[in-house]
Amino acid sequence: MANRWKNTLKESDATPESVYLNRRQIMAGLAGLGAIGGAASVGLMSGSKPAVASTDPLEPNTLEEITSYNNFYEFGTGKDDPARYADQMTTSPWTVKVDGMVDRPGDYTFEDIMAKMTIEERIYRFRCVEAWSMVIPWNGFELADLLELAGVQSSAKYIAFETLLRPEEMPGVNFPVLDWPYVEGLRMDEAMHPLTMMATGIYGRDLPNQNGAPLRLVVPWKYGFKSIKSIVGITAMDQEPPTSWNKSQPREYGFYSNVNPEVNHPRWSQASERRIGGGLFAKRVPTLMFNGYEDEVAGLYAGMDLRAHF
Ligand SMILES: Nc1nc2c(c(=O)[nH]1)N[C@H]1C(S)=C(S)[C@@H](COP(=O)(O)O)O[C@H]1N2
Ligand SMILES: [Mo]
Repeated sequence: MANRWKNTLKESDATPESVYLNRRQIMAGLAGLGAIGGAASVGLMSGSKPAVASTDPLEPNTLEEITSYNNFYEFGTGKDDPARYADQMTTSPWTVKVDGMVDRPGDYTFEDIMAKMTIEERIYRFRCVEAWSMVIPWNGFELADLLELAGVQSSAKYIAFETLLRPEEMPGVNFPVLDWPYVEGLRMDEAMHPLTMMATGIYGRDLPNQNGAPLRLVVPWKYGFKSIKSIVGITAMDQEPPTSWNKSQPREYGFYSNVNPEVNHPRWSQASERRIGGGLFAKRVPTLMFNGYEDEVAGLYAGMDLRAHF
């Protein structure tokens, strides 16, 4: 099922940032702008509309920006804490415990997973609930492929995720900012959606620790906190799993957390966002419904009141 949506574009091992950007510029120049940049890089199905509007050429942020301005509260709440402290996290060996409503539960090593998955390159918008954003060139695979590998059962309705909790390597978890470990969840149709990926790299390099090494979720139409980092547990279940920010502030953070410029956070507007980068020239841009992926995902929420299910 997931195979129908497979991207044709593949990234070989390591692509230096400059080469990568040049190639994108060449592609855009040859083929006439955003449409092709979008079709090739966002990697959506042929025959469907690219996810990128031509007014938004999705110029990726630099590796420096993506790896120096982070949220990873296990290492502290400052934006530069993850870059400073996440190197303390041991990411090898790494196993992901897959359990619950699956035919093949078990401890999957990172190497097992990588050997079975097809790594693709996807350039996605990334929108934090705090109203900043970036554009990130991820490498990774579709979550649906991993769930199929584990034999997810048709009666399962949700997927729960859990981050590593290792206090001796994570200075931030000594503070009760959240109820550790960090946990997140998706409804099954969200988890199986072809845009939903497990990222294992950025710019063709291994995922940096501060971005959630060795593998993290990326759900581009939802606020960034749904994209849980450094995953060690995946559970298929028939009930909606608890999620960290919802447990902490239920009035402010719902289970769905779809990017929606019309539903404000109780303490700030979600109508626009500050695009990180450009220093003094950092710009404020309008926030797009479902973060610009409305054509692909709005159908998942047909008939749902998005204010009630925020
Ligand atoms: N385990 C864990 N995952 C997490 C977070 C966190 O604090 N801990 N922060 C979330 C938030 S709020 C955002 S915006 C993104 C940030 O991802 P980035 O640093 O790769 O941009 O990670 C999300 N995943
Ligand atoms: Mo965030």
